[in-house]
Amino acid sequence: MTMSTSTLLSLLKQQKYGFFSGVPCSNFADLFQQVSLDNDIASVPAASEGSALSFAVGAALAGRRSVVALQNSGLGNIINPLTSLVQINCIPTLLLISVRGHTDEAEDEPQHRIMGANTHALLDQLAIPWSEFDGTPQGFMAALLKAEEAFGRSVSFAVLVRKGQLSAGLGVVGDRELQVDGYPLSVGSALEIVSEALRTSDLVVSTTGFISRELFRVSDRPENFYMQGSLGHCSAVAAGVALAHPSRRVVALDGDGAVLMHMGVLSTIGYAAPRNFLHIVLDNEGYVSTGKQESTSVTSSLEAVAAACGYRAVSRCVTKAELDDAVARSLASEGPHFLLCKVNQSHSRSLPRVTSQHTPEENKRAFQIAVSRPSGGDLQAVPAGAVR
Ligand SMILES: Cc1ncc(C[n+]2csc(CCOP(=O)(O)OP(=O)(O)O)c2C)c(N)n1
Ligand SMILES: [Mg+2]
Repeated sequence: MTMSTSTLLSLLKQQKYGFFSGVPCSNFADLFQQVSLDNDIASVPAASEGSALSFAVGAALAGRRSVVALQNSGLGNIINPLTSLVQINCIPTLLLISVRGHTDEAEDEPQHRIMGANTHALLDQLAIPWSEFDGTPQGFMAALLKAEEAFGRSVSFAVLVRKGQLSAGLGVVGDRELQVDGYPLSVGSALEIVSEALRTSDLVVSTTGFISRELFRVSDRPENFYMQGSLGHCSAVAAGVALAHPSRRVVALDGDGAVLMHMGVLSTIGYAAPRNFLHIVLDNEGYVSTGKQESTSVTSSLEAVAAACGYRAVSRCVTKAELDDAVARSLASEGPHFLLCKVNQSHSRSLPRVTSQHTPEENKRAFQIAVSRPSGGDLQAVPAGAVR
């Protein structure tokens, strides 16, 4: 059964919900876009599920009934504020949790396997009552009435949503989308430019979603570690490799949504200053892998943040020539480098899944073997004392 996101929104408003925050999942269809256009419900797109819940708590303190939408992969990000803020202070919130990797469904991507099997048990363990949405307006209303009862006891409530249960209305193309689509480079073309500049021995760690899938399409090699899941942690993994293996050049291929989710890592990288590290952010101003929901990168200069955090050199590119030049310069001098590349939201029509060829464990093993292969002293090419 499928219900439209506009029906979901009207039922929420009928039950007096006045504030919305969250981090997208493809199962939410156009919910984030719809809610941002709705004048009756205040909303904010959060960088992480933990801050979404905290915004909701703030709104609740100010008298608004709040709903937070998250994928079950984000449960880990909310457990701290859920237990030590929401539950301790008895500030009930409605959680709309999309369940990826549900055990009743055909197998999902590997990163969802463990959370898919444990979402219900985790909520039980945390004493959060929940109900599975059945895809009908009556079913959603029944869940909201159960939430009402829980709220009466100052307890939060979770409604679990599954793939295909929510449908999008007619797409509205806003000014923002038109602007993003005006950027000349796509993720695929940017990755072609980066791949051409790399040596065989250079190591690459790519972020979850379409960026890893594009890298796999453009240039699959054992020196690539494709992250699937762990949104926001790609640069820390890549910097960990770089710090542990200072003689190899390491590139993190990151997304704007991912960087925003755990932006504190930029400060750690600036502090640790791995000289063999290049951090590339493909900034399409959205969560494109989950349905092009807006991210907040449009009003942030991530490269300015990286500079302020102590990266040795930062640049911002829009055109092919700018990216060519910035990649060549970064690879020829001491890092850590940060390179922000504005990209549009288009992707190759058939984007293969990494798992069509490599299980995560096979990818890890191949990468470890590639890391341990002698590289021929790559960093001798770095000019001594190269500066900003
Ligand atoms: C903790 C967590 N929350 C949400 C998701 C769902 N998710 C997967 S990919 C993605 C979009 C990431 O956006 P960005 O890094 O900008 O990459 P893009 O898809 O735009 O290329 C999201 C929200 C997730 N995997 N993990
Ligand atoms: Mg993005």
